[in-house]
Amino acid sequence: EEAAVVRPFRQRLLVVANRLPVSAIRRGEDSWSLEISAGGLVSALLGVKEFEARWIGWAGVNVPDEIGQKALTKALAEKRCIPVFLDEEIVHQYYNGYCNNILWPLFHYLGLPQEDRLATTRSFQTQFAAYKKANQMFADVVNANYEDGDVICCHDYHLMYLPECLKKYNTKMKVGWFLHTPFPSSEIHRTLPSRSELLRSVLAADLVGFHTYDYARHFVSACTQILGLEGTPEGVEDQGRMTRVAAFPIGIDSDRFIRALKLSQVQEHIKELKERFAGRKVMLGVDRLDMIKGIPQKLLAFEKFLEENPYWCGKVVLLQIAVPTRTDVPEYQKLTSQVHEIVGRINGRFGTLTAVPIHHLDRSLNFHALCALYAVTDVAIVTSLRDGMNLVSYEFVACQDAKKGVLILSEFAGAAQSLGAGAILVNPWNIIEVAASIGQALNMPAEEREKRHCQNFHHVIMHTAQEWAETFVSELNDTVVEAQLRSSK
Ligand code: ADQ
Repeated sequence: EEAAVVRPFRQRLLVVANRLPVSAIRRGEDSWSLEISAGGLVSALLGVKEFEARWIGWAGVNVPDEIGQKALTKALAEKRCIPVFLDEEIVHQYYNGYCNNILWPLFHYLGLPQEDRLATTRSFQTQFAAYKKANQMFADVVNANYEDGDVICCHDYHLMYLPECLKKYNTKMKVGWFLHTPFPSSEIHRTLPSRSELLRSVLAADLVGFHTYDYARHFVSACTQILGLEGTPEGVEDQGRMTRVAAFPIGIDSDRFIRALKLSQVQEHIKELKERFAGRKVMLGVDRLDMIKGIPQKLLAFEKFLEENPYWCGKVVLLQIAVPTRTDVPEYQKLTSQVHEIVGRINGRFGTLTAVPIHHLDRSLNFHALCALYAVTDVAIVTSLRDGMNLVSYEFVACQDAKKGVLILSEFAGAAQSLGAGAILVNPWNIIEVAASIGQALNMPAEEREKRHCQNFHHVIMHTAQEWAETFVSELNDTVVEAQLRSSK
């Protein structure tokens, strides 16, 4: 007799982020082709086996017509993605404006843009209004797709207004919010004209997560100092309602990197790179081209190192891979030319007719090429001025089990809290210190390299993205259950 097929019930997880993990390209009036982007967040959430994940977000394209919207919605449904349609004006004011021009620099301690220092300027008000409107549009889509028992996980500074919008729809929704950037000192957050509204909205969530304990502490003190609420070791209390605030450090899918290194095409690539740079030590920087990554500071430190250590000229090469982002923002264009100018100067000063000390690439690399580069690197250098976590440092460590290279890591990256034991920690603003750390890394005895690498490798393989997602989601699930129990007593 055939046993009835019993499908195990899986709770649904709604992952809400500004961008969906797919890129959509329009092929015709009602046809789209989709490409899944294999980011860390995607593989992290695929690893959460007890939940069935659905994604809600913007597809990154403007689709003004109904036919196109319907067709895209249908195509995305097959990938378990649900689109939020944002028009060009909203994207300009909400995404380029409030998110990338105000919150991003502020949360990385770069302050507010000068013209917006006055809370009354029109552009600030317009951008904040667009931010709220966009968040409300996300909330509408979440609400339309919500089923009882779903767990909702909101991501990042783009969606700080979302928890409140969701709870207005339905107080029973289980809402978590996770910030991928630093949360700055409350003294920095205080300068934001919409400081209180954003804090209050985030507090509407049941669980609020950050990469490090420090960011969580900054958030709690912003709530106590700006809103006058009570901070407890568990979180923030407001009129008897508790919002749990905690640190959930993200990781990477380390197996994916370790497996890739075994592929013959990657091994082939590694061989080519080794031949190409034979006789020279390889230093590597991989960053999005963003002011928070401290790329000019890194280049200046490398210049200082070459200046003071002529022995190393011709014996070390720095490969700096900087993928351009937000190219329509003037500050980012300025940064690109500044980086090009410094690279040109250093190569002019220390290069020969046959070799230059810096190879700078302005583009993204595919996954296998990136793994090969990580594997042949002797010294990886991360000089972020501030960075929520910095996954590049994790990826480098995952690919170094054969070579046991050295990681130079900014103390202002969240990763300094987890990889600090094995890395050489530096203050990226101190060019002399960073230059000295390059010498220390290049000259480090094999025994010390091995010891430091093993500490970090152990951490990277034990604290993966999957584990991060599982912990956050299950804690969110439990937190709300407790809160409901308490209120029903
Ligand atoms: P990012 O600022 O993007 O992320 P990071 O954590 O280093 O910074 O992740 C970058 C990712 O992009 C890595 O997976 C890296 O491999 C990839 N990448 C970067 N440059 C590339 C290139 N040229 N070619 C190919 N791939 C490239 C934000 C926060 C971080 C936080 C993460 C996750 O700013 O602090 O760690 O989210 O929460």
